[in-house]
Amino acid sequence: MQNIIGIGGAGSKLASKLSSSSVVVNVSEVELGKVECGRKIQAVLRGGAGAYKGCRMDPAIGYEAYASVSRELEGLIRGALVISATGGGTGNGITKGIMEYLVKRSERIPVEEKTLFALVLPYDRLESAEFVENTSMFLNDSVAPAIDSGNTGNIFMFTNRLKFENRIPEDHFNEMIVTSLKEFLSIPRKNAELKLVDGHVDQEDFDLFLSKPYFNHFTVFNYDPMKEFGSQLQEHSNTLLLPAEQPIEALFLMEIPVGGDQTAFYNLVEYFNRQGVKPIYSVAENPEISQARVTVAQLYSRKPAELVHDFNTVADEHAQTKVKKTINQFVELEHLEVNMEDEARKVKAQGQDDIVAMLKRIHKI
Ligand SMILES: Nc1nc2c(ncn2[C@@H]2O[C@H](COP(=O)(O)OP(=O)(O)OP(=O)(O)O)[C@@H](O)[C@H]2O)c(=O)[nH]1
Ligand SMILES: [Mg+2]
Repeated sequence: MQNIIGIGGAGSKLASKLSSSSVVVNVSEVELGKVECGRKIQAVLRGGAGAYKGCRMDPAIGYEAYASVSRELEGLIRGALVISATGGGTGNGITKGIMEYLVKRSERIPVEEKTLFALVLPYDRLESAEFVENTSMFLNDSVAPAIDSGNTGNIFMFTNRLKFENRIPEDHFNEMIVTSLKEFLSIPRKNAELKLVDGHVDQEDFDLFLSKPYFNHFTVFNYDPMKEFGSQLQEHSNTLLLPAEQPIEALFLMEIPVGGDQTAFYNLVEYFNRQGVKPIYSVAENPEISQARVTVAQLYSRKPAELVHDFNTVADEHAQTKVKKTINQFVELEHLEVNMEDEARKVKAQGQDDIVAMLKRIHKI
């Protein structure tokens, strides 16, 4: 991978953790000043540099700022990994500009020039309505056409769900995302360094896999050859990413202890074959481990409608909660005193017929 490009607040923090030579892009001079990286690019708006401290969660402002950096970014994104959050204004708006540029490219983009994306999605249950609405729009208007165009590489869909559910400090959570990405991206290096005992995934195979325009769900876990692989894969799904759908393609690296069972990988090949997928794989001896370990990546595609469904539902709920809050603020409901004895007397006075009719209606008699 040639460049790591972080856009907006979250994107910049993650990119600089992933590589000290990363490029970070932001409208906010203050946020640019806080990160250590290889290069900083400030996107500006019509008002000029310094006029905006950020995009105030408004993707339209980020999108406008894209114009000021489009030339530079269009060169840098070739063969790069772009990292941004979808909830705010800067990451969302500038990444939208990049994706539109890719969709418009009519020539076939070579494998080594494909752009990968790592997107950080808000946790819909607890994050603000603006973040969720911006994300929903972004998935619909930018991600879906980008995937359809076939002009992107893999897209990693990270989610802040675990961060909020487990109350993980932000910096620690970012470390978790970066560690897991590094582990996945180290597959070709491990192939070059470790003793291969079966299969072969070299840098070219890996790059080809990354260049495909699908969502990538990868995970790493200790593999028990005595247990069914499918249930282990499910149990050890990467909770930092959205769950995988039915795979279209798969890749795995199985690391085994020195002298360990070299044939356990056939279980994985058979599992994926049952899913209609022929995986590419390699098996390598790792002298530092005492139990088999697998790094598995599945590529899947999702219809745009399915992808945004959750977000739209939640966005609606957010809107309703907002309305309720407004009503509560301005309308005071009278407290009603209900005397149950009086109510019961009223029902009795209405007579038996009503009760029979009601029971009939609900098919009790
Ligand atoms: N995992 C993670 N999420 C973050 C971090 N910072 C912000 N977020 C999330 O990212 C979304 C907001 O995106 P930001 O990157 O802060 O926004 P931005 O792209 O800089 O846009 P503006 O601030 O509106 O200009 C929300 O869902 C936040 O919860 C971070 O360091 N780590
Ligand atoms: Mg910001």
